[in-house]
Amino acid sequence: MRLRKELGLVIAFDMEDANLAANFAKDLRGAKGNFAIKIGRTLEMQTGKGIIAKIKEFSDLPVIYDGEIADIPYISKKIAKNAYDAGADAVIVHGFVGSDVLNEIGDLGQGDVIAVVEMTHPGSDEYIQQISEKIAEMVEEIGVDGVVLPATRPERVKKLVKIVKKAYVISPEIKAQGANPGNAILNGADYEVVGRAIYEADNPKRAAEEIYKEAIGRCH
Ligand code: 3DU
Repeated sequence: MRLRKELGLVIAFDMEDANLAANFAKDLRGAKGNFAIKIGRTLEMQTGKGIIAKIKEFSDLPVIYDGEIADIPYISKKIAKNAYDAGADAVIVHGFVGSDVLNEIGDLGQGDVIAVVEMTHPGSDEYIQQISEKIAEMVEEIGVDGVVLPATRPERVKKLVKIVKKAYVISPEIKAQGANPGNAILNGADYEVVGRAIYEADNPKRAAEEIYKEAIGRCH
C-alpha cells in the first residue's frame, strides 16, 4: 500500500514494548483521520523485523520502516529488502549517502523509498543543512516517493518543497521538540510525524485523532 500525496499524520512507533505497539495498531483501526505508522529502530530492536509483520497483521494503515538506512548500496538494499519482505510499504533512507544507494533500493520495486533530506536537531546545522539543497535536487532527479523535511524549521520546508516537487513530504518533531501541529503542513509538507505526544498519551488513539484534527484543521 503506497502512501498517497495527501495531508495526514505519520505516527512514530518508537515505544520499546512490542505488545503495546501491537495493541495500539489494533486500536487505531477506524481512527478518524489519514494516518500511517512509522516503525523506528527502538521498537524493531525489541523483536527484530517480525514487528513489521505483526503491525501489518493488526493494521490496515501504510507501514513505514524507519531504519534511517545509511550504508553502502549492497547493505542498504539488504536492509530495505528485509523490511519490504516483512511487509513494510516504505523505507526511510538517508539522502546524504548518495544516489547509488537510493537507486539500488528503488530498483527492488517493492515499495516506497523515502529519503531524509534535512534533519530537525540543532546538530544538523553543522553538516546536513549545508548540503540539503543539493540532496533535494538529487532526490528530485532520481524520483523518490517521499522525503523527510524538518517541521522545526518551517522556513526550510518552504524552501525545500520548491526543489522537491513530486515526492510527498513527511515532517517530524511536532510537539515533543516544539513544532506546533499544522506548521509544517502550512509550509508545504503533506504529513506531519508525531511520536511521543501520541504513544505516551493516556489515550493514544484519542491523542492521534486530536492532533490530526488540530493540524489539518489549520489548513482549511
Ligand atoms: O519526537 P517524537 O517522539 O515526536 O518523534 C519524532 C520521530 O521523527 C522519531 O521517530 C524520529 O526518529 C523521527 N525523526 C526523523 O525521522 C528525522 C528527524 O530529523 C527527526 C526525527
